Amino acid sequence: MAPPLPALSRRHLLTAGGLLLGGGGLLALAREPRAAAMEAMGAMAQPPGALPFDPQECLRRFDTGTLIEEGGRRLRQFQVAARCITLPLGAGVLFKAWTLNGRVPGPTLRAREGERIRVVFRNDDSTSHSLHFHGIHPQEMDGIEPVLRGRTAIYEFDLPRAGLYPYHCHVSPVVRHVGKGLFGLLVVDPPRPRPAADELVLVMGGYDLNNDGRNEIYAFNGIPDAYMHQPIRIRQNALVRLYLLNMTELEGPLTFHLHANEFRVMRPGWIESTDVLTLGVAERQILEFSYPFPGRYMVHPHQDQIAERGCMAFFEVLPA
Ligand SMILES: [Cu+2]
Repeated sequence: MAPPLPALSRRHLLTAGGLLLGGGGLLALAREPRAAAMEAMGAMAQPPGALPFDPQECLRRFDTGTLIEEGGRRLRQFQVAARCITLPLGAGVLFKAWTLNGRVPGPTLRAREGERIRVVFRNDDSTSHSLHFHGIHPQEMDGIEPVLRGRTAIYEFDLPRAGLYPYHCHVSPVVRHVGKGLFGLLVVDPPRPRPAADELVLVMGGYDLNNDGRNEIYAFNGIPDAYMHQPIRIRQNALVRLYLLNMTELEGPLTFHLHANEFRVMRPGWIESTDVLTLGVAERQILEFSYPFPGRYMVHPHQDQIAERGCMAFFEVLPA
């Protein structure tokens, strides 16, 4: 059973339509409370199959794109499109989500170390968006430039290192664009494949329904309690490999906890080279780095609401 929400109950969110106006994220509008309530009732009556995407697909599907040859060069091409959908978040709450390929999180892209990828990003939404990939690439592939409605952008770069790389929209306010669903994961496999396993993807996220700067609802893979209603199936003694990402804006660090069991964390070779470091109060580390490409690069806390209130800088990297 879903626990009550901390600040506002879901029922309260539904009935107090006036609270929702500032957000604009919900379809429940103050001027049409009755219509909104009826729409919400319709959502509650929907069976799980009526969700706009299947959470089980988010869990297990990897998009390996299409291998193409171009000018004697081989690359792996992906198609990603941004569009708006209405997401039933349970208890009658309808959220106007921004999605990549119609789901939250976006597709889990998968490639191999040493490959070159091309992501063809089409913006089918009415608002500007972009795709910013974590990892090493030239400035022009960094995805901070807004892609206008109806336009297509191409992000193309080499994958020098295996690992897990988040991607997300970087249009300001980033906290809103990410909070409305524009994020996903790129899995870069090592040259020698890892041992066979039951591979799963879980992305933690939050929803600020009324734009008050706080999340009211959270989810693994976009739909609250999806795997409470339809549990994740794994086999006894079978190796499970979990690709876990936290994309919850407006919060401090989150933890991930497994009941009645323990897990290993695959750190060697990954933690030695990372682009995000979690620091608790007064913790510290010495970092070393060099930039392989000239250009201008942002540096900011990945708490984007903090970054956008002044904690932001550029590195200007001049050509050698
Ligand atoms: Cu966006």
